[in-house]
Parts: sequence; C-alpha cells; structure tokens
Amino acid sequence: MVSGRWSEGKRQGLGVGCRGSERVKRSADYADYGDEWPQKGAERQWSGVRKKNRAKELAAKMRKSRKISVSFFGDGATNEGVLYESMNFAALKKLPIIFVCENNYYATHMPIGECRPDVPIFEIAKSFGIESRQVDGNDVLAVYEVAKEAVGKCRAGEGPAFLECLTYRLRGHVGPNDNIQGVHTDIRPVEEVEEWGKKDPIVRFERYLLENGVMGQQEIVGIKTEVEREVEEAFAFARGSAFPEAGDLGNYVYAE
Ligand SMILES: Cc1ncc(C[n+]2csc(CCOP(=O)(O)OP(=O)(O)O)c2C)c(N)n1
Ligand SMILES: [Mg+2]
Repeated sequence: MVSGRWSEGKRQGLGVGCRGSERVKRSADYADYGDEWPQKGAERQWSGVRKKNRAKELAAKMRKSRKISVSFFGDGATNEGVLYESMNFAALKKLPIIFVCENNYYATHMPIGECRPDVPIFEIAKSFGIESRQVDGNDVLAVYEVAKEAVGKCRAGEGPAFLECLTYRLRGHVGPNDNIQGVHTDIRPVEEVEEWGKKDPIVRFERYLLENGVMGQQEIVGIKTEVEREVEEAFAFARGSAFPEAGDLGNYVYAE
C-alpha cells in the first residue's frame, strides 16, 4: 500500500499518474482489498464519508454478510455536510459502519476552536441515535477495546457506531515541515508539538509490550528494521516509476 500511496504521481501508482491523493481510483487498483477499497489508503481523508460509499454497507446488510465498513476521517470533515447526511442514512438503515474521527485539533492549519463550537465531536453522532464513544486515540489498547465493542454492535445488526479518537499530528499536514510554499507554515506552538510527542502512541505501546513481557527488545528492533526496509523499497519503487506522458492526459476521464 505504501508504494501505491507514494507513487500516485507516477504511472505505476494507484492514480496512474493522472489523479491526486483525493481522487477516486479505479476499483481494479484496489482488487487486493476486496470490498474494503473505498476507505483504504490515499482516499482516507475525505472519501471515507462520501455518501455514495454507503451503498457498500447497504449491500452488506442486504446480503446478511458479516462485513462491516470503517470510515476514517479527520476533525476537518466534521465541518462538511456530507458527514451528517451519511450518519443520517446509516442510522436510518442501521448500516454496519463505524465512523472513526481522528481528532487532532487542527484542520490543516486551522485550530479546531476557530471552526467548531466547543462541543465534543462524538456528541454529534448521538443526535442521530448513533452510539458514540470518545477515546484516547494515542492508547492502542483503549482504541482496540472501543473498536471491538463497535464491531460487535455492527455485526449484531444494531446499526452504526461512532468513535472519536483524540490524537495529534506530530508532523505537518502535508509532510515533515509543512513546506507548502517553501517556508515553514505550521503555526502550531512548538511546545504543544513537543508535549504531544511524549504521548506518541507507538512509543507508549512499545513500552507497554516491554514492561509486560509481551515482546523483547530484539523483537521490537526486528519489526522496526522490517518496516524501514518496506519504506525504503516503496520509496525506491516510486522513484524508479515513470511519470505519465502527455498522451495520458485524456485517459480515464470517461468510462472506457
Ligand atoms: C471535500 C473536501 N473539502 C475540502 C477540502 C480541502 N481540505 C484539504 S485538507 C483540509 C482540512 C483537513 O482537516 P483534517 O481532516 O482535520 O486533517 P488534518 O489537517 O488533521 O490532517 C481541507 C478543508 C478537501 N480536500 N476535500
Ligand atoms: Mg485534523
């Protein structure tokens, strides 16, 4: 998946070099992901709440399958009407979907207090009768517990669930330094970023695993090495892939 994400500007990427990170991809690109494709990878940010995707959940319900959908989106998406339409329809049809809001207190550079009244995000789902929980999103096991409960409810036919995971972006919205126009544009206070750095969920979980004897230091180093290798490979794949050609410009505009 990583390789697809980082090479979408190239011909071999998911967007075949003709679409940006937020555009719909051919479902064939997601063949490996079966019915999960709309919420995967590069489309995470916005399409997770696109209304048309609710058709997947309706199909799952009508077919009485155990499949559920998980729709991940940021706090920024809570300003968009489509989220509310989606929650309404999902609640009406008791669809097996979990709405997961990753609330990191900023929508790109806009602090949450400048675009939302001071009402907890998880409360918005309650007005649709959707069961909702707020959780420390940087606590892996706490997220696991609420997610397990939500999955159980969905599978029991009790309709959608909503989780608000409180977290933070340790990097910029678009990368390590947020260099959108060649300058450092991240307006978040350095102390705030540093404070959240101490709550890094990976570091916290690593400590938990070590302290409870679930894993040894060596195993953890092994996982890190493996992940770094995968990222290096993906990077090399993206670098080595070809850019689209001028003739590709008109491709994929209309159904062929
Ligand atoms: C439907 C839609 N509306 C607006 C935008 C423009 N936009 C891009 S990122 C962003 C804010 C995203 O905020 P959030 O989801 O909290 O993500 P974060 O900055 O925390 O990574 C907006 C409004 C968009 N990409 N798509
Ligand atoms: Mg955000």
